[in-house]
Amino acid sequence: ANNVRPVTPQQFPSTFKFGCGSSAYQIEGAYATDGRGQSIWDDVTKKYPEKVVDGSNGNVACNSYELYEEDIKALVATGVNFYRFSISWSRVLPTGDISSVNELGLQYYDNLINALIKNKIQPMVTMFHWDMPQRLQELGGMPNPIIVDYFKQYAKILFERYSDRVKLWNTFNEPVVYCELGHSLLVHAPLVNSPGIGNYLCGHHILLANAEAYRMYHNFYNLDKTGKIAIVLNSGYTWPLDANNPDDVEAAERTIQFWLGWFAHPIFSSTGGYPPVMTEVINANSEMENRTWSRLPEFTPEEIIYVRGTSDFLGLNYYTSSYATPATDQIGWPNPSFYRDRNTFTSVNETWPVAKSTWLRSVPQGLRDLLNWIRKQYNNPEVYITENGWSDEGELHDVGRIEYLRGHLQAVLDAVLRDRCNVVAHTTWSIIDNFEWMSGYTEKFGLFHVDFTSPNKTRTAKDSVAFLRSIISTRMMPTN
Ligand code: GBH
Repeated sequence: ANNVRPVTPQQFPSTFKFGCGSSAYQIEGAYATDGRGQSIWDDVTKKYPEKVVDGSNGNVACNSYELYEEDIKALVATGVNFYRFSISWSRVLPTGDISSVNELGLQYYDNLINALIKNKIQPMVTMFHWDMPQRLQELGGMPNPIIVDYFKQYAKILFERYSDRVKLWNTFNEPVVYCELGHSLLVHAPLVNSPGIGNYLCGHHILLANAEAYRMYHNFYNLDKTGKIAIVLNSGYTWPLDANNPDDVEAAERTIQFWLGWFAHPIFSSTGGYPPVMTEVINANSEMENRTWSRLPEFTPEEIIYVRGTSDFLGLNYYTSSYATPATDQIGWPNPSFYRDRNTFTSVNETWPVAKSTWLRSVPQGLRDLLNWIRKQYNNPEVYITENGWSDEGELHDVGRIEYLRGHLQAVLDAVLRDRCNVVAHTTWSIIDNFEWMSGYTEKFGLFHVDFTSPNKTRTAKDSVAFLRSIISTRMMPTN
């Protein structure tokens, strides 16, 4: 009976919130304006333009630094309840350190926040969306434990300045992507070549820094208890390639534990610490490599307790899903590495619709299954879907995006109403076309088209805006 679709249309609860997202480096531009300092993305796109498919960068991007009011018009036209954007660390602290507070940078976010509130759009602020200040990278960046203290200093500045108006905070965006793609795979900035080692150090310090920021916020800044602060994790769901093969079942579970569990288990599980399967595998592999310590850093018993519970909700970025089976060879992976440790092959169903981004296929059922996995694994925590979206060529008649959103919003509705998953918000990525990291400007995720050739980067609504707007205002899925 659980799978029979009811005849009456079903509504999102009146408390359910809808938003759109963006991130600083992807939209702001103004890379050297008003004292902004350089970040690792300025550095990498400048030194290694060949890493970006069209050789582009975020120097100008959508120029949201000057045109943020145009972004707000787009948000108003979409009818969203909140806007998830990120603060550029090096815009407010050009060297990353408090010795260099940039008042003009702080004012920019004041203006943005105030204008949002004036338009009845709640600000949701991401403190770190991958743009590490270059000067802190030169100190070693995230793999250096001192970063925990630097992040805490930065967090304090943000809380002091904005916590009277900002009641929704995200500490880190997608730490697995930042640590793995940036410290192992040489895909993303900072292009640190330390597979199987630097990636885990990076993750360890993010977990500690998140805990510090969480506890500081609740001890000193959230005095009226109306605010929430959370980490944002991305994951797909992974099914066993052959559901009748116990090895595949185990491989699927291991794949999720290594990706989502790496950061979710220490924070959301009842026991804390890394997922047991990660600790066992990486400790055993480290021993086989004749190391006297594990490549996966160890939490002290005090740290396990200190880190556990340090997220008021789970921010979930969901894009796509896959199948898993145990790896049959490890030839393609550096030794050591995250992928050798995880030891699974993932694949997709070729019939799933594919976006302009080749990694992105539309699999709504994966979102529903993942939400249920989270419900069971972590005792039904509150979940905000902090990103979910589709890329194409940037066409205004964006039927692919509409179909993607239709399927995924229905999956959320089913998870909420039928499965009793505690999902309270959905965020479409992204409000406007923007700099899509190593894909440059070749893959467009926006609800609004941006004319990157025009001096005022004109924003134009795509068809998906009316579609989303109607869902938000009626709280109902369209029946046609
Ligand atoms: C999110 O990452 C980001 O938070 C956001 O900034 C971004 O714009 C959005 O997704 C859309 O990509 O080219 O095969 O190496 C989602 C996770 C990680 C998915 C990097 C794409 C590159 C795959 N992303 N990955 S590949």
